[in-house]
Amino acid sequence: MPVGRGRLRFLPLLVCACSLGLICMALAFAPPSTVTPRDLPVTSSFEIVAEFPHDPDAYCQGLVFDGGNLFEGTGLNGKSSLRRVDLKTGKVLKIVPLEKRLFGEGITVWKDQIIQVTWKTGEGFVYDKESLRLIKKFRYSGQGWGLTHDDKHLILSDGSATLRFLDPETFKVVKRVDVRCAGRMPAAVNQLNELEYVNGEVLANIWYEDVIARIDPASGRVLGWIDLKPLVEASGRKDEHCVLNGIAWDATDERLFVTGKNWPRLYEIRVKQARN
Ligand SMILES: [Ca+2]
Repeated sequence: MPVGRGRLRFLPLLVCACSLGLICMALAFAPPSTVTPRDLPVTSSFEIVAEFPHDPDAYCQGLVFDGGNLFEGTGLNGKSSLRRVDLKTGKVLKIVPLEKRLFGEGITVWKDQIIQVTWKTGEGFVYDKESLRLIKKFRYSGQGWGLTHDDKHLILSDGSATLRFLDPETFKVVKRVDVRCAGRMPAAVNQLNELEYVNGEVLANIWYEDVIARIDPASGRVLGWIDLKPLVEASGRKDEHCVLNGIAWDATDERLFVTGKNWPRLYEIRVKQARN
């Protein structure tokens, strides 16, 4: 082996080491990332447009409005179900109970099907949207909390700050998005619960919070908060454990519905102009 070549074979490693050192130094002395006012979430208030009865025995974990029908997924072992509900009267038109060992969670309408997930059992169900007949079961990893979809994927929350995007045919995870709120200390937004995809944004309940987060599904950035504290206070809920949960969007008439776990009422609300 020629002498020169023996020395030169370490040159690429030396260059890499020097480059890495320079990058580390640059990072160490770089100014902290700045957050522009545009990045900061805005806060919106709301007004009540209409008020409807809601079954106070329904521990709402999933809410969807589709084709003039309100669908609700309820939780708790022994009380979990999928329901079709008459919006105006709150009357349960059809109910499919889950086995007692299952704790029902989010639901979403995908084409002519309704998909429902469960909390810790990793079992999901696909129903026919019209008859609520069970078509098939599927499995997924981790917990299931809220469920919605964009035009390509199911979007699943699990109580963490991460939204998982699932292939609606195979239920495999195709991507993950971490939800963060910009500010002086950008923070992960944990406890993401019931979801609803509305005009390119994911609206999310946050467990034990009286706000709905407006999330950019591409970046995970919280665009804003909808402050529903006055609604929570006026809801007639039994206690503080009956948290705000349940968001449904009527895409035809552009109506937004919200309710809570065991709330006696369900509301159509209009979100007002956001403010900083
Ligand atoms: Ca929903």
